[in-house]
Amino acid sequence: MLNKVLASIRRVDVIVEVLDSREPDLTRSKEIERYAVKNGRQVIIVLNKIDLIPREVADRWKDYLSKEFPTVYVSTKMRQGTRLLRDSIKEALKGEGNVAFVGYPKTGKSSIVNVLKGRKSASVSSQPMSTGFTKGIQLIKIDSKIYALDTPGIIPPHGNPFEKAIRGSNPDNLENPIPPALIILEKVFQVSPALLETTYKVNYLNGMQFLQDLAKHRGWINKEDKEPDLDLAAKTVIKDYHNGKITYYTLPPE
Ligand SMILES: Nc1nc2c(ncn2[C@@H]2O[C@H](COP(=O)(O)OP(=O)(O)O)[C@@H](O)[C@H]2O)c(=O)[nH]1
Ligand SMILES: [Mg+2]
Repeated sequence: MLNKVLASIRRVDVIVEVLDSREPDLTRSKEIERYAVKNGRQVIIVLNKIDLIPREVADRWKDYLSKEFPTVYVSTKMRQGTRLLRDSIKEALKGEGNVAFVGYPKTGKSSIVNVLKGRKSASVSSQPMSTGFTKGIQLIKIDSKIYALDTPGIIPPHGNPFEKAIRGSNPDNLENPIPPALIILEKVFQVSPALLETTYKVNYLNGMQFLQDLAKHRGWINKEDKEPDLDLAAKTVIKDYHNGKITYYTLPPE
């Protein structure tokens, strides 16, 4: 799967690496960035979902990441920053060319392409390629002379169980969704002590108790042992982190 990402990088002039602004470091792939740079491709970093973090935190991450690559922050949900992103892509491409959106699952690649393409586009396969396209690859028009690859470069999630969960592994494929869910819950609780209760109508004292009570509250009972289905509660927490129902933030290194 990584090979697919590398192939899409070779096909375009500009790479937009989409990060989740809550965990930019964990959703960043230095390997992908190095590959792009080595192959003479420009990289633009996008911090997405900034509606989920304080603005000062977004600014700090932007300053930090800008030391390496041009960085823009956006919220596709709130339609914030997308014009600046379009202008940055245009500038990097000097007005025309192709761009690939890459990133871990769930960072918002599809949402960004959807916002950028607006209403102007049907995808076009007939566009002549400046960079050696094979036939049959679909492009999406996102500006008068700018096209995006229609299949986002999905970086396969790897790392420890928490990193895998944050990097968008399907929770159903995690060996055990409970440990990463517990870390997410604790971070959410530290940043916004009331958020879990208002979101789920369940008290938070500690993570295990919370998963238990969430499962009971929703009537999720494990068929085998008739106990509250903690796995299902944990998967729900991970999914809700990705869809933005619950949130926290991290800070860049000093
Ligand atoms: N709060 C918030 N959620 C977003 C934003 N962009 C995307 N999402 C959510 O993040 C999830 C993954 O988005 P998607 O575009 O499918 O990500 P992809 O897997 O990278 O293509 C979806 O639940 C989106 O609704 C955003 O700017 N703010
Ligand atoms: Mg997608």
